[in-house]
Amino acid sequence: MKATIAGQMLELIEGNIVEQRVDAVVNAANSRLAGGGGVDGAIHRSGGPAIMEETDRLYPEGCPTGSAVISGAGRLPAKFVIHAVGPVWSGGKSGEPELLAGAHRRSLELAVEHDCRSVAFPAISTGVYGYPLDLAAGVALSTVISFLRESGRPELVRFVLFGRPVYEAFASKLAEALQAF
Ligand code: AR6
Repeated sequence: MKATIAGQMLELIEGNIVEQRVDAVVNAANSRLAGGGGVDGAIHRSGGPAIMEETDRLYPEGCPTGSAVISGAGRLPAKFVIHAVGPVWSGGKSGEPELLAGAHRRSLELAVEHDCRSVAFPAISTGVYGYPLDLAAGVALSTVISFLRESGRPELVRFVLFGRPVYEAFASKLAEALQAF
């Protein structure tokens, strides 16, 4: 599914983030930048040890929840990995939507600061961190749409969704968001 937002492309695909030929791929990291399973495991396995060597050196304190930091992409086809830290879901009253929005917004700011024309996001927080899929899709898409409208960059934001149910949740939220505008 594709949509044009303020002249830029917003795309949803079902697929694997490590295969994306984009300027930056976003990782669903933890605040210690310690690696783990899911997207994080896949990115470090495919990209090789250079990525963690760099994050250990540049960000020894890690990254706060709701924000993001950037590194090179090792052997991945991308130029950069943006390590975004989404919140752990704990019922929705602990600032989860603001933190999830912040992780997306900071990722996009870093992409633009590094002249990235294309960025691929996974469904941050919807795996191990347990954020309900429909709610996370709504926050992720509305944050990206607002950013594209405000800054007119990057040229392409692609959500790479792992499995049909995740894709369907994002597709129905995007259809709703487009109707609302
Ligand atoms: N490409 C795209 N999406 C994927 C891939 C992949 N290769 N693999 C999994 N997903 P998760 P979180 C989907 O758990 O919830 C890690 O241990 C997955 O199906 O990767 O933010 C970190 O170190 C789900 O829809 O991230 C943190 O400790 C989505 O990506 C913690 O997990 C996010 O699932 C972060 O948890």
